[in-house]
Amino acid sequence: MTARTLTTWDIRKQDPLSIHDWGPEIDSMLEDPDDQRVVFNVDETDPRPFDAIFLGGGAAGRFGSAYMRALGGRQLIIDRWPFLGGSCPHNACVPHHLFSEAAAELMLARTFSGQYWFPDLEGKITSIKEMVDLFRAGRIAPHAIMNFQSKEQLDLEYILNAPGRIIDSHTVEVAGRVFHANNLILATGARPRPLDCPGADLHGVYTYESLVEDLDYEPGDTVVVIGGGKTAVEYGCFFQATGRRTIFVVRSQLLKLLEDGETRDYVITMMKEQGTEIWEDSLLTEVHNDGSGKVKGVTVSTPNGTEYVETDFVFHGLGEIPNSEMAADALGVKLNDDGTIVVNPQMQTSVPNVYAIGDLIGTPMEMFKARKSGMYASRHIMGEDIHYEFNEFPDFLHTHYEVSWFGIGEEEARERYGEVTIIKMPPDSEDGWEVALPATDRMMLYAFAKPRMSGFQKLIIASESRRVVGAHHVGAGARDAFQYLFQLYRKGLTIDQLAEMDELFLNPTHFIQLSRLRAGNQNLRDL
Ligand code: FAD
Ligand code: KPC
Repeated sequence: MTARTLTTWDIRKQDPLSIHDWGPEIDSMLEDPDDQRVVFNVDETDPRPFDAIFLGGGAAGRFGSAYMRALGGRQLIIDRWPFLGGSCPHNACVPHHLFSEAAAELMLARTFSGQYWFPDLEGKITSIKEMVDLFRAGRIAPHAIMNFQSKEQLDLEYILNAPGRIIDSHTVEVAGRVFHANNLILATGARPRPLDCPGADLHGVYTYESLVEDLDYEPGDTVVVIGGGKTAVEYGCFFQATGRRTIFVVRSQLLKLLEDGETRDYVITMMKEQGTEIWEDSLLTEVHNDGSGKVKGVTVSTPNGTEYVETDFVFHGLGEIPNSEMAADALGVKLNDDGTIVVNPQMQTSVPNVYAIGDLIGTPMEMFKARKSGMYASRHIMGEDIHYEFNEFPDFLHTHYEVSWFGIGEEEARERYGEVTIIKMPPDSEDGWEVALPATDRMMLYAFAKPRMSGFQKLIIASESRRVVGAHHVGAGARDAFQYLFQLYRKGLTIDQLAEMDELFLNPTHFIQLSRLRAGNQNLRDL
């Protein structure tokens, strides 16, 4: 292996780069192995010490940095990638949303294939690789915005395209230079958990990370997806929507994280009605080699015996493991059993002056927690008395639909509160799901032509206090409402307050108008 020849690209010694200037530079540093520039954006005329070095400039490190800077502090981000923003725009959330949008569009197109203005998709498989290539070609745009915004608008200092090495709790080495700070904030994120079975390294076995980096062929007509959580389901539904036979192999149950039984039932039934095969209590035992290093099939152990599936494309989403090894080795920070770093509600690790934020500190591995934990670490360093715990939060995932929820499911609500009131669409009736409500944008064609596919929603109210204790939605467009509604729920949102709100009819969640139909009752009744 040839040694890496690093050159420093001091971007403070030239005119500011526009967003459009950044694009080709980032592209070159990412794609051209000979482009070994280290992006250097440090104000060497500033005599102040750094209040913190952020090791990692993903969502956690970037938001922590922005907050520290806004509070008057001085920060330095060090990131091994040539852009800020981390895995979300590079290989995680952003491709997931592109693929999930494709899944929703394809479900619509296939449902109405040959009708109205829809082309005939009968028997047609659409390209997976085209969508992956579309993402790869476009992902530079958000990267460029992040680098521009961070320097020109947020006044952040950063060094990019070189890994940092922790020397001690105040010191990091990067590209041959050593930087000191009063505090060190670890923000190195997480990586996909590897698949542990023979053949796991064959060409044709992908994670969310390797899919967007390495896919170099069009997968055949059968896909095997390993895992039953968000990533597996989100990518698997996209693969299925392209028209391929898609088999989920799940060690226990699919989507256990959906706690409301009826919501989960709707979600999984709709996945199955799209043609998805779900093999639960099953284990992938081997990925087979076609003799040239490529996948030709898999063996799966199921409750009904061993099955062989011919396929050239295996995707696994088995969760993530934290990038905590360097911090553990160099600093001895205390780890949880799963390798995540132990922090207190101030984001402090077991080592003085060392903080940890983002995916590195464990679940929920979501953007809100990454960004907020960064913000809270900075506020603490800057002298504020803060406390951040993330026990309860709104959540979402994609199947072919968007699924949003917060609070508890009906089963737990009945256990906890005894009397609960359920407000839902479609209503309980002998027609089951075969009714044209809920209906709203993106669901109108289903509502009129395939009512059972128009979604499902449920509001759970503790009858005595009249407070909302859970909300669940399957459809499209409700996620945004859920992130705000959750704040009201935390403050004790009641059915009466919902009845007072102003709906923008036809609205994705029908909760306001449905609540108004019942709020006049002293003794609440289901709807
Ligand atoms: P990262 O963004 O991973 O940042 C870590 C940074 O550390 C990287 O930039 C890396 O280059 C850098 N680094 C690591 N080691 C070093 C080193 N030694 N030196 C220098 N730099 C280093 N969340 C949502 O809220 N919504 C979604 O829709 C969503 N979709 C997702 C889809 C998928 C497939 C996955 C896997 C995750 C998704 N997430 C989503 C979760 C979200 O992506 C993460 O929670 C978030 O990106 C974590 O941010 P972070 O800053 O902790 O880590
Ligand atoms: C699409 C987009 O906003 C880029 S991904 C966000 C990265 S960061 O702002 O650092 O959380």
